[in-house]
Amino acid sequence: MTSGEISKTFFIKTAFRLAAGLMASSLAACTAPQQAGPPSASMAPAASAEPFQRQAYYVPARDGTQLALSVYRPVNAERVPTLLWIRPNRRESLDPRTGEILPAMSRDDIAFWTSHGYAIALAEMRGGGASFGTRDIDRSPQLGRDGADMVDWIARQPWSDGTLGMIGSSYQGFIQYSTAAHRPEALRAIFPEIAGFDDYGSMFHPGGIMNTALSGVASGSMASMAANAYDPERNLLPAVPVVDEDGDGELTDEIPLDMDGDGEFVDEAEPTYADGNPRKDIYLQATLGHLANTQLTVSELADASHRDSKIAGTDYTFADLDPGNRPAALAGSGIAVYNRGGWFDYHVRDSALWFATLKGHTPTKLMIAPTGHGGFPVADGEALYRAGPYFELFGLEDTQHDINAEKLRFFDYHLRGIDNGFADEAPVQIFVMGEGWRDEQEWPLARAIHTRLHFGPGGSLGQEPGADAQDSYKVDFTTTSTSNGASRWNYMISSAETPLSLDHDAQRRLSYQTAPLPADTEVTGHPVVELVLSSTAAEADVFVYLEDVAPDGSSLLVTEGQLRGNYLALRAIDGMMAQEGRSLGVRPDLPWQGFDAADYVPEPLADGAQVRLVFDLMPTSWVFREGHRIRLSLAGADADNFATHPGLQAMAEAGGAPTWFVHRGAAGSALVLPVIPASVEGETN
Ligand SMILES: [Ca+2]
Ligand SMILES: [Ca+2]
Ligand SMILES: [Ca+2]
Repeated sequence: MTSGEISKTFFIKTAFRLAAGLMASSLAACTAPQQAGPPSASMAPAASAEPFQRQAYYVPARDGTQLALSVYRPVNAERVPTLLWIRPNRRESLDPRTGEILPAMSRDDIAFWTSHGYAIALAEMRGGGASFGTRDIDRSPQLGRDGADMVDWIARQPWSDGTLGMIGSSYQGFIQYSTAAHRPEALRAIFPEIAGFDDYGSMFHPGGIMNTALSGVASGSMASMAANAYDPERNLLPAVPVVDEDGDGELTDEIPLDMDGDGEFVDEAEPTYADGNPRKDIYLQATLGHLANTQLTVSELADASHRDSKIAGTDYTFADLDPGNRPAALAGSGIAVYNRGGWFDYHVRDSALWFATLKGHTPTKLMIAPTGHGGFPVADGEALYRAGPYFELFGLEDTQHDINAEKLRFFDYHLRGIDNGFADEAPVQIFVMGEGWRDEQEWPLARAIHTRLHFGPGGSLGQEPGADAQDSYKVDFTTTSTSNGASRWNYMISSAETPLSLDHDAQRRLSYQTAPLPADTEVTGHPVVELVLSSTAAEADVFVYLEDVAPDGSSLLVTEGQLRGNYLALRAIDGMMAQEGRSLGVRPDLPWQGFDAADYVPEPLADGAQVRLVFDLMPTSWVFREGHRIRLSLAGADADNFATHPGLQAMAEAGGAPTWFVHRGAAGSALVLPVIPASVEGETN
């Protein structure tokens, strides 16, 4: 089968799955849903223009905290399954200028789900939106308990058929894993996208190095959202109140006025309302609780540099917050877990870890698409969650509803017991960049041949080790992986116009590249670097980049990895699950350094000491074309995305830089690539 045929097969399959959904979706605008509801549902024509109805609730958590929930369900249907989407903020926004309610899920998508007989429940975590309460820390274990309480409450409602699924990406994916670990009885399936497993290693301190790009953006936006600030200029709107206290059918009047014009009402001495009516200040009281949230700021994260450091003055360590503590609780639950990742997402290794670790313990699936930290293209979704430039590069820009069709089949199977063949399909669906979608039976691929490419003389990279020698390289602290404003680490990849390339500062790196490839070469899996290094300085942070070099010399970034040299000893990856007495193995078995304070070796390169650093790059699936070269570039900094090593800060500020010595030869530095053998003509996977 040629790559074109594989790609076409996927689209035909997907288009077939889609037809019913799209038809229902377009019909829904003018008439009643025509698609099958649950067996008990009455599907009489709807009176309203929209095929769904909305109701807002406060749901009590076990400690009495009231959590905001808005439910959209099909009109005239009786008992339906529910998809719960819990968000850190804003289940819905309110435009105070018009009174319009803007749900976090597009109305097209709500129509899609309700027309297929599902209720959509949009919830706000404690400490956010119109929910009461305070988050004792972001990613608190409390949030999973709240999620389980919401699942239980929804399952008891007269409109619920007693089954639930969960959806959402990133933080909203975290809360799915966290909720599922409590095994609420009604929860049957979750669909977390671009979400974490080892958050210390993927977003806070990847490779043990403080990630400044992500932390800076995330903590600032979380704080302003929590205060329900109102600033239309920045498209910042408050969450929708749950209670219409004066019963006049309007919700805008439940939000206190911002009297001093700074965009916030929480700073006013006394609440003032536009209509002057007396109130119990329910919305204000809920919002005031958020001001005590513990935010993970850059400085607090920098102070908590090890995986077992206490964070932000709390008793929590990163190990407590990591969703990767939950697989043991999820195993055997029977809750189906569909993990969706993106090749250019900082969580892509996490998506792979979730799938491989849960496989064999509970039904699980893995899909990885060429996105950054974002979703598939949608008509009017959140701007931050766009698909990114690789969709266009690989001709995928028109796939906008595929992901809904896939979710529908997944939930139809697991929530409604519809035998749609879902369980017989391959558990892994990856987009092989340069080839197309492909089904696989496992991750990583068992047929991968781990091919060792040795660093050689003259910046070469090849299968034959050369004589023992060393290359010197002067670190440049201005080196950056940000390309046209975007990197894997700063969220901008999702809205970037062009794929990532490091050509702009290639001369500031040390590179090793292969000869032009004699044939197309597919690399699918987790590349590993073994770097044998000494330096004129005692400390080193190492950044490596795998690049595809075209015959004209231009290159694209394929994937990357990084490691702080202080964490040079390898530990068993099972230690990634910090909960004691639970021995469920973490898979795949990748190099892992532990990153606890006890794993940290001060000044490992002092006095010219030679170290061997072994670490994996983010997983990828990429076809290097015949005539292209595979290049590995090294740098000692990623200026726009990672903090400088504290032990090198003074040198960097004085304009100095270490010189590295990269050792090569049979026992020297190498890149190990998972190369996929070319399939025999006519063979399918
Ligand atoms: Ca009102
Ligand atoms: Ca009023
Ligand atoms: Ca104010």
